[in-house]
Amino acid sequence: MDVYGKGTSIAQWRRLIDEAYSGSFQGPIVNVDDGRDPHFDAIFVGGGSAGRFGAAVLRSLGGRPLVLERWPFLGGSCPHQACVPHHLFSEAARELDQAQALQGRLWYPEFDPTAASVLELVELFRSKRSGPHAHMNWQSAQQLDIESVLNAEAQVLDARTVRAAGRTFTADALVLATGARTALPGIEGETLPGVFDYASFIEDLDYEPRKIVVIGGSKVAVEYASFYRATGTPTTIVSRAELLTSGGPARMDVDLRRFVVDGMRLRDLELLEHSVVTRIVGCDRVEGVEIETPEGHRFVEADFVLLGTGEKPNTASFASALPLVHDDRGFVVVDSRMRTNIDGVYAAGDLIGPPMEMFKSRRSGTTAARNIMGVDATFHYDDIPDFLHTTYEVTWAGLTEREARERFERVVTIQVPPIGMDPADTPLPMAEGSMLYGFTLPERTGFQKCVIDATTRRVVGIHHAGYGAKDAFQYLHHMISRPEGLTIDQLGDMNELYISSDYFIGYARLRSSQADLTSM
Ligand code: KPC
Repeated sequence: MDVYGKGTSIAQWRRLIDEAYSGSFQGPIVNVDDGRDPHFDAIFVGGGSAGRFGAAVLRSLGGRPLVLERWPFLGGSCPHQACVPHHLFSEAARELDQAQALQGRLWYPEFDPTAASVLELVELFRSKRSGPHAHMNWQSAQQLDIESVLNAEAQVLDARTVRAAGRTFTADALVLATGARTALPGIEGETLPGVFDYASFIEDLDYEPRKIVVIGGSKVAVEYASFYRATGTPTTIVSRAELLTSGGPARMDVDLRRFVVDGMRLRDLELLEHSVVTRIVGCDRVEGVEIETPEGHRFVEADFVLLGTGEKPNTASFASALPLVHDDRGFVVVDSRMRTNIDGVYAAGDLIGPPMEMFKSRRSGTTAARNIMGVDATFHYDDIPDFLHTTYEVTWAGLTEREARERFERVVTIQVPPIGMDPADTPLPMAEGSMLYGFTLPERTGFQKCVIDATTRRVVGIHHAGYGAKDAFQYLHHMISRPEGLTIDQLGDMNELYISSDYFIGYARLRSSQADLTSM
C-alpha cells in the first residue's frame, strides 16, 4: 500500500495497523517519495525509538532518512510489548497494593483477588495499543516528514544497500536498530505452553493465571512479579543471585534495595534467592517448577511461568552481509559516536546491549544521526539515572552510599526513615501517593536517601522508593552530573512544591547552614 502524500490521519493509521497486525491486510506500507532517487543520507534498519528518533534528528538536520520496520508501526517494542504495558501494569499494581493493604478500612471493601484479573488488563492493553502506535506513525510521516517502509522485513545486502518490500534502497550510511529479544535460559520445559516471556505474555495470554513462578532476579522479573502478586495471585520469584544485584540494579544502594525487597516480602511475594530452576514440569502445559534452593529441593506448583532471564540481539537482517564486531553476549559493539567497526555503519538501541532503556535507545539513535550529518556528538550511558517499579516507583541516580565512601573522605547522608529507625515508627517520607499509608500503615510510605560529599558539599547520589519522584530525578541527575555539580546549599535554596516526593529540598535546607555537615 502506498501512503506517500496521502495525508493519512491518526484514525486511518490505526485502522491500517489493526488490519495489518490481525493479518487482514498483508503487504508493505510504503511511505516513500517515488519521484526521487531511492538514495538516502541514512537508512535506519528498525523503526523503534532508536530508528524513529534518529531519523527525526537526521531530517531536522536537513538529511533524508528512510526507516525500515517489520512491524506496521513505528515506536518498536516500547509501546507494543515493553515499557507501555509495563507501566500500565505498574500503575495497576500500585492501585491494587493500596486496595489490598487498606481493605476493610476507610472506603476500601474486602479485597477480592478474583476481581483483579491479569488477563483482563492484558486484553485491555492489546485492544488499545494501536492508539499510541497510530500516533507514532502519523507524527513520523505527517509531522516529521520521515519516509518509511513498514510491515516488511528488511535485508541488508552490504554497508550501503538494503532490500525491503521488493525494492532496493541505498544510503551513505546505515543505522542498525533491530532491537533484542528474550534469551531463553536453556531450562528443560521452557517451551511448554504456559511459559511466557515479556513479549509472549502480551501476545498470547488467553487464561487467568492462578499460581505464578517468575524466573530471574532482574528488573523485568521483579516488576512483573510485583504486579502479579498485587492482583492477589500467589507468586514466587526464583533468582540465582540476590534480587536486583545484577545488571543495572547492581548499583542500587543497599538500603534502597533492602526497602524494596522487604516490601516485596511484606506483600507475601515468595522470594527464592540463590536458587536455580532445574526443570519446568508439565505434560501438555506447565504444571510446576523444580527448584534447587539453599534449603534443598522444592517443587512449586504453577500454571504460569515468566522467564525474566535476559535478552539477546536481533541480527538476522544483517548478520550474513556485515562482519560486525559483537560482544560476548552478541550485542553489536559501538564507540561513543555509535560507530561500528564498519565504516558508515552505525548501531543503536537494544541491539548495542544494556541498559535496555528508552533514553539510551533514543539518544543512541540521535547520536548516530548527528554524526552521519557531520555534527560531532558522543553519548556515554554508563552514568545513568535508573528506575524500576514494584508496587513502588523506585528511582536512583549518582553514587550509592558505598561507592561514595570508597571515593570520598567524608560522606554524610540524609535518610528517611532515619538510620536505625523502624519504618513502622515513622510515617515519613510521606507525599502524594503515600499519604493514606502515612496515616494507616507508616512502614509502607517509602524510602529516601541523599548522599553528600561533605568536603565539597556536593550531592553525589539520590535514592528513592515511593511515588512521583521520577520526573524530578531526570533533572536532578543532570544537575548532579554536571562538572559544577549541585551542592546541598543550592539544593536547599530550591523552592519545593510542598507536599511533594522531593523531600531532599526541605531536608537539604535544614542542613544547608551547617558548616561541618553531619548525617540525619
Ligand atoms: C506513550 C507511548 O506510547 C510512547 S511509545 C515511544 C516510542 S518512541 O517515541 O519511538 O520512542
